[in-house]
Amino acid sequence: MSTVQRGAFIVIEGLDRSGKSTQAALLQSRLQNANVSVKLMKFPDRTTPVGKMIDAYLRSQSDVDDRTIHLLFSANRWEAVSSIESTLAAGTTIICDRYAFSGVAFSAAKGLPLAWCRSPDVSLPAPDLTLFLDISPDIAKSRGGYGEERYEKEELQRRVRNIFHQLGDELPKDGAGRWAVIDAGRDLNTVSESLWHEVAITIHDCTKQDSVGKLWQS
Ligand code: Z5A
Ligand code: MG
Repeated sequence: MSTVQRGAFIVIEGLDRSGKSTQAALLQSRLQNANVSVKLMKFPDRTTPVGKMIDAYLRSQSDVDDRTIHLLFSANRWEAVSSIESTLAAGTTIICDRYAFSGVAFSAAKGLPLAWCRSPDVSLPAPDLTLFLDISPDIAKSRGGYGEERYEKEELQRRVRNIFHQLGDELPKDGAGRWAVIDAGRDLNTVSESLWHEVAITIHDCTKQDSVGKLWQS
């Protein structure tokens, strides 16, 4: 039997400018200071060949059919699966900035059927905890950099927010695979404390489990 306890798979989701990347970096340093082995991941991963196609699309440098871009976002996650699994098995916790929930929320908000949007991501590694940074599109808009990329339009962001909530409502609020809603409209430190509280519970619980679950499989 392995003596290494696996790492926790922690996903941060939320609307644009909700502070996901800021909070992911803060969480990484806080875990490192607590001597927890941790790796930061981000989707889309714009460094891979698939990621470069996504990057060109998001910057409006190329036009891609809605279904095709959706499948590319999903492929960009599938190409990272072996790395996610081996990292967790080696005992390293992953903080993942966006994941499959963003994939479904953005494509369904553009009008694609939700069930179709979900299917390519079924059976990806399931997060042990998803932290949903909830913010009103009005507050998000007032933050730096908003409006530079393709999806940063207020009406679309409202639809995306509703779909995120719908996806979160399907998940448990306690225990393995839970979804925690965090009010991200507050100041940086208050949001960071809320995240830390949720993460500490999950890291304590999930290292007792053997392997990571499969997303949307049942
Ligand atoms: N997308 C998709 O369609 N399908 C998929 O499968 C996936 C993604 C995975 C690019 O994603 C797009 O891809 C995205 C969804 C779509 N849509 N759009 N548009 P991305 O993750 O690469 O996007 P980004 O460029 O990193 O932006 P972001 O993630 O939306 O921002 P953020 O990470 O949430 O926020 P931040 O960079 O940490 O903070 C934004 C600003 O707010 C910054 O100036 C901070 O200093 C400030 N900030 C942060 N927290 C606070 C608080 N608490 N108070 C005040 N100010 C704050
Ligand atoms: Mg970000």
